[in-house]
Amino acid sequence: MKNKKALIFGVTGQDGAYLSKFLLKKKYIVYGVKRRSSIMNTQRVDDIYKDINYKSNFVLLYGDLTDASSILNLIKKVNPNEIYNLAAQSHVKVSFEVPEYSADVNGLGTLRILEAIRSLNLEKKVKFYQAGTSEMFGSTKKKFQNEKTNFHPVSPYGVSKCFAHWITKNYRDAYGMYACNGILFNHESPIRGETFVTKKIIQGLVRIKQGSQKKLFLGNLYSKRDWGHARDYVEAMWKMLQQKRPDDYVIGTGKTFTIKDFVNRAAKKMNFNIRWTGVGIKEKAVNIDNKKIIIECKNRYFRPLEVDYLKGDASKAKKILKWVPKISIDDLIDEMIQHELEN
Ligand code: NAP
Ligand code: G4F
Repeated sequence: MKNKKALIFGVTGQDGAYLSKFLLKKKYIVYGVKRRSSIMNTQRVDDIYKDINYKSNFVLLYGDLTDASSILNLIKKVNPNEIYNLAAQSHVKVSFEVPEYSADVNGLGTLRILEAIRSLNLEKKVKFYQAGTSEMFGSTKKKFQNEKTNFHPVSPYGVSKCFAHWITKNYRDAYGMYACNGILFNHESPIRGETFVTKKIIQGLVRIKQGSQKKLFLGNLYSKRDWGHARDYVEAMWKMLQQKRPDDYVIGTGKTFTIKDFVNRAAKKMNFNIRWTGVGIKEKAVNIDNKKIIIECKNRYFRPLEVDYLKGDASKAKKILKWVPKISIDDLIDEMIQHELEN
């Protein structure tokens, strides 16, 4: 049987790297789309090239979601069985600073891929995965969020992802495309971007422990997130594209923690003895052993609007995809600390 071909937009990101390895193990030929940058942006997938089992089945091509012709040419050239759209301006806080760009890449970028599939008459041949997000639930008051929960996005990022979600559903319904929306809750890993809060916390605490950083500056300590591991979540993406019918699925762990909980768990694992004092922007953590302040809050890390509470109900994925998260928050933190110490 011929190897299946997957085209991944956003291959150089956290999920792109995990998904590439997952698909290569399943004997896919993986075509990854990277965008031009002035310094190398392929660090997360460089090890694939070095692995002799994978390198001949892993191809990197230039493209950009803001450039419709590049998308069309890539799809025409590769003629993939599956397309995964993981590319995005994925930082919520940054989306308030570059709203138009975020909308262009995340919203219109998705439409450009769908339109390219349609113009090439591949709508009955190619399967499409769209990387949706729990950020679309925004200010929801529901205790658990699932596929039936209404979207109330509260950031340009969340709004742009709602457009991508609905346009994907629209192309599925209007043109009979096999197109799925994954609605994924936060998922992390050792290769998470350094400005996302879990990576920032682990990296900061390890550096403080080693003496190369004095303090860690954070924003809102009281928002709650449902954190899983990227390795588990890319499997769910693939499973969505292996079903008889295309559909939308929530992927999460069903557990939620505050940012402060995450800090406390990580600090304990690193043998920090900390005490919190103060309230609001004045809240800080003191290292009891040497009386030094190691964590403070800064206004610049707060958002104009916040998603206060996220907790995913993935029972549909459990039932239909037979997907369950395997990696706990404690194992995730352990792996992130270990990676930080080794690097
Ligand atoms: P990430 O690490 O920020 O990766 C984003 C990828 O998109 C990178 O490869 C980036 O390229 C690429 N990209 C950005 N702008 C592009 C453009 N104009 N054209 C082509 N590629 C572009 O994000 P992630 O955490 O892997 O997340 C993957 C996807 O899932 C994203 O769409 C994100 O919004 C969504 N999502 C993530 C989570 C999560 O918790 N991680 C949860 C729900 C949904 P560079 O490497 O060059 O920057
Ligand atoms: O780690 P974060 O930046 O992730 P956020 O905003 O939840 O978005 C991530 O998850 C989404 C899924 O729901 C994805 F769609 C999205 O692409 C991205 O991967 O922030 C988590 C929480 C927020 O409430 C934020 O206000 O942590 C709070 N926080 C507190 N201090 C901080 C900081 N966030 C960041 N990035 N940096 C801080 O210093």
